[in-house]
Formats: sequence, structure tokens, C-alpha cells
Amino acid sequence: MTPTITAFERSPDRGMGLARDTRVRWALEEVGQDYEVRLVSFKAMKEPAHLALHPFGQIPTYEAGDLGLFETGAIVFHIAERHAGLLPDDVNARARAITWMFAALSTVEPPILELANARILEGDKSWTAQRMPLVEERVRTRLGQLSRRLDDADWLDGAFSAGDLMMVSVLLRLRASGLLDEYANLSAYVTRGEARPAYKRAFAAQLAVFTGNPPTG
Ligand code: GTB
Repeated sequence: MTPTITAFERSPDRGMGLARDTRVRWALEEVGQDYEVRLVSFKAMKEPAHLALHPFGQIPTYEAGDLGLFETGAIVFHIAERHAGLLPDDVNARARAITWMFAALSTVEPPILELANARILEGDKSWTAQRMPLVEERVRTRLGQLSRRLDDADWLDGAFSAGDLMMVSVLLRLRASGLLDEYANLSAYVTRGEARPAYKRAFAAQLAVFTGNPPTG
């Protein structure tokens, strides 16, 4: 059964791949699962039909048969559990890969989102200039810790896994800030993720929504 995901009809990032449907597309591409996309407007996201699927009125969602999911962590985990390629077979290695998914979403992403909100949503507030160094420092703390753990490895725990997919997706949001460039190994880690053919296909597919040009080949 071909799953259907939802994505922004018009992403505010103009197809830079920062909206969270990209990570779901990436997971589907990694495991070779075809998918369909239903584009939703900001208005439609807050209407009953979409709220029945996503209680917080957001994208992405995932539907396959009777199953409807929201939250990228749950969606990517579901995909990774049902297909080979994103989670190791070894029980302990699998548990560690899942741990990295949670770490990406609940430990590394929050300060990155705080930074994005401080810049985009609160950038015009009088207190932003004072607050920004504190917010940036919280991001640097996590990046420093992650950088030390990754060290000179290609991926967080052996072979590429759903944990890396989620961590790279989370870190990508930092590119424009320049903070990622302060950690050469993390910057290279993100570039390594973006170089994966599956990521490139996912990126091209979400960009095509914005440009109106479907990817070829
Ligand atoms: N925790 C949820 C998950 O992981 O699935 C968060 C989902 C979420 O934040 N969805 C956003 C959304 O639907 C889109 S991805 N927002 C609309 C709303 O809440 O009303 C977040 C996002 C949006 C835009 C950019 N951008 O333009 O750069 C980047 C990321």
C-alpha cells in the first residue's frame, strides 16, 4: 500500500527543505518506499478534516490504510520498523539508533527551535539583542557535546541509521545561522547526510512543490 504524507502547499522556506516533511520523504526514499503527497494550505491545516489526522494542525502526517500518524519521530520510526535499511538488526544497536532519534528530537532540536523562534518570530522585540547570546550559547552547548561524541566517525553509531537521519535533519536548520560551521565534524556530518542519494531525491521532491517543476530522472 502506498502511503500518503502531507506537506505545505507553499513552504515558507521556499523549498529549502527545512519543513519537516523532508525528513519523512528522506526516510521513505532510504527504504525505497513510494509515497504520495497531499499538499495542504495553512488554512486547511486548521480545519476539522486535517485536525482529525493531526490534533495540532500541522504537517507532516502519514496515512496508510487505516493508520494515520503525526509527529515525524513516530512516522520515521514506523517506516524504519517496517522496512530494512534504517535500523540495525542487532537488538542493542537498534535500541541505540532509536536513542539517537529521541536525542535528536528531544535534546538537540529544542534549543535549535528556540534560536529559530528568537530570530524569526521575536527578532523585532526590544529584548532580542540581550537574549540572543543566551539562546546561541544553549545551541553551542549541545553542538559541542554532539561534536565530541561524533568525533571523527561518519555516523553516530556505526552504519547510517534513522538516528542519523533525524540528527542531520535537525542540524540542517542551523546552516543559515553559521553556528554549524564552528564544528567542522558536525558540518561534514550534515554534508554527508545531504550527499546521500535518498536525501537528494527527498530534497528535489519537496523543492519541486515550490518551483512547480517535478524532478526528472
Ligand atoms: N513535532 C512535530 C513533528 O516533528 O512532526 C512538529 C511539526 C511542525 O512543526 N510542523 C510545522 C507546521 O505544520 C511545519 S515544519 N507548522 C504550521 C503550524 O504549526 O501552524 C516546521 C517548519 C516550518 C517552516 C520552516 N521554514 O520555513 O524554514 C521550517 C520548519
